[in-house]
Amino acid sequence: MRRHIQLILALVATFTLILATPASATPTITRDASGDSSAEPYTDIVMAKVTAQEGREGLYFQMLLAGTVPMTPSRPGTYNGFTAYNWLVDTDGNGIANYVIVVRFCSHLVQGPCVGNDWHWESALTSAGTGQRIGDFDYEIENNVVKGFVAASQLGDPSGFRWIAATRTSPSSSNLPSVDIAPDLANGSPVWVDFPR
Ligand SMILES: [Ca+2]
Ligand SMILES: [Ca+2]
Repeated sequence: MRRHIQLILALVATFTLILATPASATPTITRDASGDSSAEPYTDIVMAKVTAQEGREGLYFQMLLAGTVPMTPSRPGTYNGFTAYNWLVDTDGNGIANYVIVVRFCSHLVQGPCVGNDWHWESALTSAGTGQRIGDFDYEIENNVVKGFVAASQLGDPSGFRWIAATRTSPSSSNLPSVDIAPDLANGSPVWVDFPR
């Protein structure tokens, strides 16, 4: 009888623990080597993560960099201080991004879809197929962390998706590669992180 009660108590304790778990869904995380960016430490991804609030619309895209992101990145060359934090999102699982979620320091002078000639930070939800800007979203840059807050409806309310984080120091129209990517390629092929909803 005593054993029976202990079992019931154990079950109650487990159930309580489940109920006490916060409503925040488990994030999907990828960790990345530091030192593998071909540009500055603030373009070197050490961790990237996507989190959802259960029962809410919000998706939180986050990147942790090896160095503090400057207010006004600057470097010599054609693309000046162009800096972009990208999350490529594949909503239909075919291995090709449907959307790119972007926080970037840019000017219309070097990138057509960037709004305004003055160099500035902005967010852009971009159609990966056309490169067109189809929306924007709230974002934050704090020291070495970049965050984007995107409504799931902006991505067509997918039941799940896959993502890859990448950083750039040139617009994609330059055909130059990303300076860092997380997860790294495996034998030249992209490795997607699954985000179930
Ligand atoms: Ca890295
Ligand atoms: Ca990497």
